[in-house]
Amino acid sequence: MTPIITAFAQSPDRGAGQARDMRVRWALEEAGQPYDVRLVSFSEMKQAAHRALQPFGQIPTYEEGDLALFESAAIVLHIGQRHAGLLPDEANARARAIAWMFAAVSTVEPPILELETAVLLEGNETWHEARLPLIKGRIRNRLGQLSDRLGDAHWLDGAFSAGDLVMIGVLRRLIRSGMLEEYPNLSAYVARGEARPAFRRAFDAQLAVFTGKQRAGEKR
Ligand code: GTB
Repeated sequence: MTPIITAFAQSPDRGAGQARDMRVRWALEEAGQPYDVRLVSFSEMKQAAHRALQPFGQIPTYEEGDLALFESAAIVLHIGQRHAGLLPDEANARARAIAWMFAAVSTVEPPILELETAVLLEGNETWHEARLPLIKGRIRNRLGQLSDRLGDAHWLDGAFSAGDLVMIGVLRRLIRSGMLEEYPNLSAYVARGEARPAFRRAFDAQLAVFTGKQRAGEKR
């Protein structure tokens, strides 16, 4: 059964591939799995039908037969467990790849989200300018640690895995900030992920929504 994911009908990033459906699309492409996309507006996301799938009224969601899932990293994990191409077969290596997925969303992403919130929503607050260096310091702390661990390696733990996919998805949220360039090995790591054919296919598919090649109400 072909899974159906949801994505923004009008992504605020104008097709830059920053919204979290990108991670799910990329995972499905790495696994060689076809998928359909249901585009949802901001108001549809908050309605009961969508909230039955995603309690917080957000994208992405994933429906496959009787299974409905939310949380992008959980969806990527599910795809990795179902299909070859995202998680190592060897049990310990698989456990480490999953640990990197958790590290991406629970250790590296939170300060990056803080920065986005500060820039997008808190610009008029009296404390805004004073807060930015604090948040950027927290991000640099994590980037420095990640950069140390990655070193000269191509991927975080041997071969490319879902751990890299989610981590690169998180790091890409910093593209507009210019902070990634401070860590040449992390910039190169993100570029390596973006050069993967599966990434390109996923990116082009989400960009097609912005350029009007896929419209709301139309499946891919
Ligand atoms: N933890 C959840 C997951 O990983 O699935 C978080 C899901 C989430 O934050 N979804 C966002 C959403 O639906 C879209 S991805 N927001 C609408 C809402 O909450 O009302 C976050 C996002 C949005 C926009 C940009 N952008 O424009 O650059 C980047 C990322």
